[in-house]
Amino acid sequence: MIYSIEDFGEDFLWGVSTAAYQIEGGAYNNGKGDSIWDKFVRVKGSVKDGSTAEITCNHHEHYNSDIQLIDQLGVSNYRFSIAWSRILPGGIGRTNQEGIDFYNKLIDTCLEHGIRPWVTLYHWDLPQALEDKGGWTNREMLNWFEEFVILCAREFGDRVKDWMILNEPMVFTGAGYFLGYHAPGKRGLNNFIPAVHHATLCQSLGGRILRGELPESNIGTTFSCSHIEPYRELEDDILTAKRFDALLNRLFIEPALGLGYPMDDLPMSQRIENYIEQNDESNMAFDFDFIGLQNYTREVVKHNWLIPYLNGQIVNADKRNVLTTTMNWEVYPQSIYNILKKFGKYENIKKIIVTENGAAFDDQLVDNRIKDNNRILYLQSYINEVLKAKKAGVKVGGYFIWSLLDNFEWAEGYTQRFGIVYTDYKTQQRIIKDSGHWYSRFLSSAKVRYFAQAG
Ligand code: GCO
Repeated sequence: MIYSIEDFGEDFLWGVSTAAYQIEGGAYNNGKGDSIWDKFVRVKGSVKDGSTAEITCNHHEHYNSDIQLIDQLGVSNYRFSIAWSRILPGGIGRTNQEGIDFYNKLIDTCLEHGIRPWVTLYHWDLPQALEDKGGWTNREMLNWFEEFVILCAREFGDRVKDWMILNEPMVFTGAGYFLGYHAPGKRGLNNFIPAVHHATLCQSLGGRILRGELPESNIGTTFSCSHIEPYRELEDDILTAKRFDALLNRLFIEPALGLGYPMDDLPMSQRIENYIEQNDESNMAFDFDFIGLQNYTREVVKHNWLIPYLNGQIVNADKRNVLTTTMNWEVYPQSIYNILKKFGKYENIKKIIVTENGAAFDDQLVDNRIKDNNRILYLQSYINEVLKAKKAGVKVGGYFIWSLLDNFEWAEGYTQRFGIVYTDYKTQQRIIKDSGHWYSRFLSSAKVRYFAQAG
């Protein structure tokens, strides 16, 4: 099967994504304050290879050539995030002009190259000073977040039109405040539940603030989502799949759409009621201009009554004899189609943009070249599913690859390479992988050959 970029229509947006903490480095430079990730990575055992993101891709210094690289690839949309503690080192109060200047330069450089900047306000790097006061578990977050959003709107809103409020609230609350394997490393329902509610409120609050400050802007927020399937066609597994779907795919989008939390299908979320105050129900909703979906794989789940709250577990891909990436995520292109169809059914979603999709593979640098054919096949097959969803009537308007560069993959450190550009961490050299060349050719409207099976 063959498709070309024209099949997506002229107004379809193509981009690449990154996040501040994963690429910037300069963790202690130019007046930046500590974020929860700066602190978390110093705790022994928290990152697989014992690494930190103190330097990572040193994008903080190389932003200029990195933007040039995006231009060279022919990519016209760039999604990145703002490190809160770079512009407000203590989270609130004193601003750091050097940090603000950095983002001004980054935005200006994008615009000079004709690249549209897409800004994520919060991609997980909460200022540590705020975590010291409870972070997302503290309702004060609403005031802190308001201050941060207003500052971003006023400093950058004259040039940035496209905004995303949060990156994957399910992941930063789940991994950071429930399971503890991401910063700030907190665990348990007593941390998770208030964090969920405050993130939900900040998600819509951020939208309202931007709409007030910048009425012309295009406002979205992003969600991680995976198609979920029962392991066996047994009632217990089917019900487990329903619970996981409510937790992983519905918990944050439904309150934003005015539907409230999916408490019926996710009994553990009923505890949120303890934190709901007057007017919260209506304040959770916001009329977003677009919804950013981030999909990589599907999850297969089975019933397990030993697992607290969820009574179920994910059956890891390596137990299922399927094709995987080095993250041990199944390569399953149809997942993105199913997810787009699923979100496409919500009435109030005006537009969907795939704000992340991509794959980590074991890239080998040989003679200054990375032949990552597996990543090309992965991208081609997922993009084909996006096209199928679009043809089936889903209002999907864009697709961003995760990621521009190999970077610091959170608790996985540098063990995972997601880039379409290779990062040599020793020399900071960037080498465009074959997948980067492929994307570039695709964007320059060459016909691409589609292979049904990635691998
Ligand atoms: C996320 C984040 C990215 C990750 C990417 C690969 O989705 O977790 O947005 O920061 O690096 O998804 O895991």
